[in-house]
Amino acid sequence: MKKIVLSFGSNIGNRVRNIEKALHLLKKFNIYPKEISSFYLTEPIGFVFQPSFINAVGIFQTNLSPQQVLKIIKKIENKFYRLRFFKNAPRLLDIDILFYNSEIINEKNLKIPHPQILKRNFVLIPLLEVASDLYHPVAKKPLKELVKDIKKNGIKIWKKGKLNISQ
Ligand code: PH2
Ligand code: MG
Ligand code: MG
Repeated sequence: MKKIVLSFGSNIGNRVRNIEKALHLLKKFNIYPKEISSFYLTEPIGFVFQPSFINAVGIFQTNLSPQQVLKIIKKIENKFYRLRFFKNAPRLLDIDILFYNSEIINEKNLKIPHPQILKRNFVLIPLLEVASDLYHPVAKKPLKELVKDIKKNGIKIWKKGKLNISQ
């Protein structure tokens, strides 16, 4: 089994429920949740005139390849009728692949580790909850070291609690 890290964001509808539904669907497609961070309420970054997000990060296990994982994520996002009128537009559900083991993948449609991780505190803060010992294979540094001075503005816990999922 490979260890993968996924991030979740939703800012329309029942945002917590959207993410919980996605976790359930991932499991059905053989991407098994192991540990899920607290859910955070975060101010929108980029296009700011849109509702606040709920963001979370989870650790999963799977035997699927990175491209297979991507395909399933797209399928799940489409189930939520993700409407992309423009870049960073509001969405029912956004799932990003942050890490796939410690592999570096540089394909046209898929970059792993996700290139924006270190710029986004709405990803880093939940990530630290579930993967504090993670080593970043591109930056070649432990995550903890990379995020020492991370700013916590615009982020607060919405639903506290790291969720441990045992089979
Ligand atoms: N996702 C974006 C753009 N801006 N802002 C927050 N707070 N959370 C997100 O998940 C997010 C965002 C594009 O994927
Ligand atoms: Mg995405
Ligand atoms: Mg995203």
